[in-house]
Amino acid sequence: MAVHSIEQAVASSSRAYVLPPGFRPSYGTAGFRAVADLLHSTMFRCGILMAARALKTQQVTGICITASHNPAPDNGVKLVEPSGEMLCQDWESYANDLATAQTDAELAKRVMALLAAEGIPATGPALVMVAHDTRPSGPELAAAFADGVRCLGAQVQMCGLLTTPQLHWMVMSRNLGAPWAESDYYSALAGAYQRLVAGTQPLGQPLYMDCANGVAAPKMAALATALAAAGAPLALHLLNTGEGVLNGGCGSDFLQKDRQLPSNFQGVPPGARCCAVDGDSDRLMYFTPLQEAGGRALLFDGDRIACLSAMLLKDLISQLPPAAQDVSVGIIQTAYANGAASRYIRDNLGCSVEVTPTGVKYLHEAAHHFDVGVYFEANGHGTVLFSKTLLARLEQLKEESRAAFELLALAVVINQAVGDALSGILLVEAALRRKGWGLDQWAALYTDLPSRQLKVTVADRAAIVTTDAETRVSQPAGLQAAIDAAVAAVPNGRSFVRPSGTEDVVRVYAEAETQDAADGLAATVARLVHARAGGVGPAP
Ligand code: NG1
Ligand code: ZN
Repeated sequence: MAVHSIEQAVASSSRAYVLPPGFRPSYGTAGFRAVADLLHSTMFRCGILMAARALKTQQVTGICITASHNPAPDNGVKLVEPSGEMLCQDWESYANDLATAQTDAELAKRVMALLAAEGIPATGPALVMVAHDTRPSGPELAAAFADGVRCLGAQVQMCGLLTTPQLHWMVMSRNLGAPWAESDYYSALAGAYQRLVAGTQPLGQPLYMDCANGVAAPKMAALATALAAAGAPLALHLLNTGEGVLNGGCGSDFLQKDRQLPSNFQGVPPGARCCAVDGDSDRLMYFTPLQEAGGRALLFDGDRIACLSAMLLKDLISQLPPAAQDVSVGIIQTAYANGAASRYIRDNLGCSVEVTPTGVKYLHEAAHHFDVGVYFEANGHGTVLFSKTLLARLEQLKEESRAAFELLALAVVINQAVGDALSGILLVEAALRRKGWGLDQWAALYTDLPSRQLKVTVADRAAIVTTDAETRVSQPAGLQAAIDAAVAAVPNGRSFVRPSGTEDVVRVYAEAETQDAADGLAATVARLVHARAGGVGPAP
């Protein structure tokens, strides 16, 4: 397409997608998120952006339209690089530039500036894949996105309903020249799981899965069919499959924040193996109903999944031929990792630990520092990344070494593009089966320190600036000293605050020896934030 016709196409198509007055989208922890009604212009503009990214890289890019664990009326974007990872951070500023242009003409100018700055040819084949979660606003927003893609003369493939990690996997596989259809995803995962559990005993009890009333329900059912066909059936009870509200009283986020059993789990027997995912199925928590009254759950969060994964990896690596055992395994966490988990990893697993700011884009990047990088946020968002060099070494060893063959299977079971709850379930199930472990043994690795998370609403959350992987506040002045004093008054206390990248709030985290002390410390710190960082409404 000629340069002037692109400018015209953008300016004229943009008239149908007006930026709502006063709406100032900002690319956050995982992309743009807001109430769905506000997002049509953002979607259209992201379509232009991802078409430009496809033209620049000469590869397929993608978008998943989802607001993940947020409430059903929200929506958002997760933008997919050709590698299957999240949009490269260098391009986030372009995303903000386009999303915030105030007029059609300004948008067209900013698009032309992007194309010029990146040396992107005005014509060329380019393809963008689009998927959405079960939110009712998904198809309409996907159409707005597609209009943006077409402005640059690129093609759109509408993939309909998919989990976020499925779309990432499909983009990655397609660019690698590998089978990439949704059905290939199921058969790849199922076949690799079968290789990993061959010769081990099934766990004996079914897995009860909370699908958060979202996309995981039909997709897990399809995966279960593929597992049965591969000769490694998984006994499953799917609950919250769409009859209720998306993420409403259920799902991994509800479980993590409230530690209460999700809706419809009241009849599940105490001790049963249960798991929960979020609205777009990229977070995973295991849990079990506790015996005591009150419907409480014992959680097996992302930290504990990371420990189990690292144990499985270490076991397999120790079975490689001695000359091949020099494999670096790193665990990447954020400040939200429970202190007991970090101590367990340091003292018992002998893995390196790196701490990054919140957001899987940071963890994912750090995971590349190792032959195998295990990263999970405490909320269950994460995966295990294998370096290309290690995969090549394992390929050469797989005929002579069963462990190499199984490590390769593990690298297929675990989504190499992004954190994936469905593939995470297969990882956990395989690890437990191979150890012959029930939840009791997994729980016995360590005992979580009691913790509490709170949210504080402030006039401008950007007023809080953090350093040291978000563990300390540099602005407003004096807030960190006040937090330090509050922490010092609590035995084994730890607390930090940071502005959320997905909600208009400041998050407060506190940890201590007892639940009362953690609750008290979180409340004190929340009051400090409210008082010193422009709290809105009554003090917490
Ligand atoms: P924010 O809202 O920036 O805290 C939340 C999660 C992140 C990540 C993103 C994306 C916590 C404390 N924060 O980010 O870990 O998962 O959502 O979904 O869990
Ligand atoms: Zn999610």
